[in-house]
This record gives sequence, structure tokens and C-alpha cells, in this order.
Amino acid sequence: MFTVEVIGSHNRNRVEAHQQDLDHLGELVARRGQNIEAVVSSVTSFECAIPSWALGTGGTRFGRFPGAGEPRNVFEKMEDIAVIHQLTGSASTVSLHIPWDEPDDPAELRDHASALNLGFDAVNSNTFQDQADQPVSFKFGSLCHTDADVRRFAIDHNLHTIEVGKTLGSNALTVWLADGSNFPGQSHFRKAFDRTLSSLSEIYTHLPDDWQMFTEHKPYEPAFYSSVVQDWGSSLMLAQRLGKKAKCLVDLGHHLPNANVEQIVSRLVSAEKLGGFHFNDSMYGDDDLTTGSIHPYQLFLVFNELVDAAHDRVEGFEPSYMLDQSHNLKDPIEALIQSIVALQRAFAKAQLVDREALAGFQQSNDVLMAEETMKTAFETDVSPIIREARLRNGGALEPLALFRESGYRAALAAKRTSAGEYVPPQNL
Ligand SMILES: [Mn+2]
Repeated sequence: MFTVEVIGSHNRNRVEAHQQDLDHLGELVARRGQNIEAVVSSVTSFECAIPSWALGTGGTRFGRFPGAGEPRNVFEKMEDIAVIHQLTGSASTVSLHIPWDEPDDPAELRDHASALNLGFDAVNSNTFQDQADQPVSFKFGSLCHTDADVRRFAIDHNLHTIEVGKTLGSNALTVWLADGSNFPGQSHFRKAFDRTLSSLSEIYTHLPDDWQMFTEHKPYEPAFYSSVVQDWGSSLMLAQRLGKKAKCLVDLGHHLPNANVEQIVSRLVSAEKLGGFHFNDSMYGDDDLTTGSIHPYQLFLVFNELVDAAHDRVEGFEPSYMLDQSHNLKDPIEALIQSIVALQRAFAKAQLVDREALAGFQQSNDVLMAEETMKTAFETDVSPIIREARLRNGGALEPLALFRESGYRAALAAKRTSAGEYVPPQNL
């Protein structure tokens, strides 16, 4: 953890220049008839959960290149997330993966996190690989499996994940179904979907009243011919049939190339079924790259839909924000800080869209001016706004610079020397 003094000293050296930048941007925004304080205030309240599987260097199927000082267990992962939250002010929750990061004693982990000012967001159940000593195999599926005993085992794992989550203080279960088939004829599409719905229905009945269940779609990988929940349509069917507590989770990387993800988001908002996000970025498939690194305009357009839904006070609109990324080149803490900053930036920019003007241009079919309205917001440098939000949250004006200057990773490397019990993360 960083001390208040270290962060304060970092900020003191920069706060005068920051204030000038903020004043300047405030004047620019005021000339457009907008209020910068409202935007700063919103960004100050922005929160995004950090996934427990993103704190170690990720790998590909070709290899993994672990860095020094990576966390060796889930307790050390909490410490790294606490640092990300300290510096960015927007990452106070953890999305835990069961069983990868299952604690022996969930109450102990909850207390450890709480002492670090962290809480728990959605818990994630994993039924896409066999665990050690597992009596049945998920090789041919889990919740969709043709064998009732395998489905039973997969259902029970989800019920167990809910129980762990209850102790942690979590409030949602994310179910990503990797089930699918690799060859035509292997799986009966309708029957596999029906079995999945039936399994999820049983899990749903065990969901606490104040919990939500998120269904996460993905077109391919690990299944390469068909996935059971391959797109938002199938996910929406599940959520609608399961009930009010079931909603859809959009992982930005879980779409075929060139899919209009922001429009998918708007459809789920209309259906009152947008549950949350797994943010990341990608060029080709589920690349799980740093959020905002490849398609920042798309990220802005997604946030534009979210800000628009909040602006219109859409019924039941309260999505959970989570990151889901893991790659093999950057320092994971730095990449996650970059991602949180990218989200703060996209959120701030989306709030600068002049919605009244945009509605007018849409009404009169002024295509060019409608697009320019979006571009004007997107091209505004909102750095002073998100710096101010971090400052108000006790974070750092320049979190990456402070992380680098502090030599924090080197200190972790010196501290985390033994092999420990660390299990490397995997892409999902
Ligand atoms: Mn995901």
C-alpha cells in the first residue's frame, strides 16, 4: 500500500498546474453550456471491479512470461487491487473467480479485503475445465451436458460459488458458459440450450433475493463450431426466461469482428436486461488487451449509451462494471491502472455529449452535425476532469507515474520471493 504522505507529496508537486488545466477546461465546457462540476462529480463516483485473475501476467497457449513480484495467493492479489484503488480511486471491489482464487476461509478473505478498504462484486463460477480429483469431466460440456450427473456437478459448483459469495458480501453470480461443440452434428442445438436453461433455472432458485445472475455470451473459443450462448440474443433469451434477477453481461471481446457492440448495449438497455460489463479491448477475437488500447472510440460510444440510459432514467438500469483482461507483456498492476483511467476517460467524455443538440440533429436528420456532436465530446481532452476526480478520492494525479517512481514493483519482487502457491491466470 502507498502511504497518504507519498500520494500527497506526489500530488502537491502537480496540483498547481492541474488546477490551471481544470480551470481552462471548465471555461471551455461552460462556453458549450455545460457544467464541469457535474462531470467531475460523476467520475468521482465511478467504480469498476478488478478481476482476481488479472493480477498475474497472463499467457497465451504458446507460453507465459511471469514477472517478478507477482502475487502468490489470493491475499496478495487483494493487496495489489488495493494499490490500484488507492491510486485511481475507482477500483474498490473485487470480482473473484471460483475455484481459481477460492479461499480456504471466505470470511478471512472478506476481512482481509475489508481491512484494505475493498469489497466484493460478482463472483464468477468456472465450469470450463476439470479441477483436480473431479469425479466427472466437463470435456463435453457442463450445464448443457447430455449426462445428468455432469450437469448436477456443474449446478452444484455454481451453488457453492453463491455460498462463497454470500460470505464475501458479493451480490451477483456471473455465469460464463464455455459449453459448445467443435463439429457439425456433435451437439443438438435446441436440446443443448434447453438443458442449459434448465440447469440455470435450478441455480436461479438458490439466488438470494438481493442478488443478480449474469449470463455472459461468447461466439467461439473454447468451442470452435458452436457455443451454446453464442450471442446477446441467446443470453437475452436466458435472462428473460429465468426471471427478474437474471441479466446479460457484455464482455467487449466476446463478439465477432466489427460487431456494433454499442448497439447491442442499447438493445439490452431497452430490454431492461443489461446486467454489466467485462471491459477489455481486442483486435481480432477475445484478445483481453488493455481496455481502451485498440478501440477508444468504441469504448466512448459504449459509455455514450450508458450515460444516455442514465440520463433517460431507464427502469432498472444499474449495470455492474468489471474488467476482464489478462495479457502477457505489461506489468499487470500498470495495465489495470491504465484500464481504469481509460474507463474514467470514456465515462467523462460521454457526459460531455450535448444530448439536447444531438436529439435535434437526429430529429432533423442532420447527419454531419449529429456525428460532429459525438466527435466534439470524444476529442475533448478530459484529463483535468479525471485527475480532479482522483484527487477528490484521495488518489494520484498521475497514478502510473507515481507507481513507476515509487519502485513499488521492485519492492514486491523483494518481498514475494518464495515460490508460494500462486496459480497462473488463464484467458477467459
Ligand atoms: Mn468475460
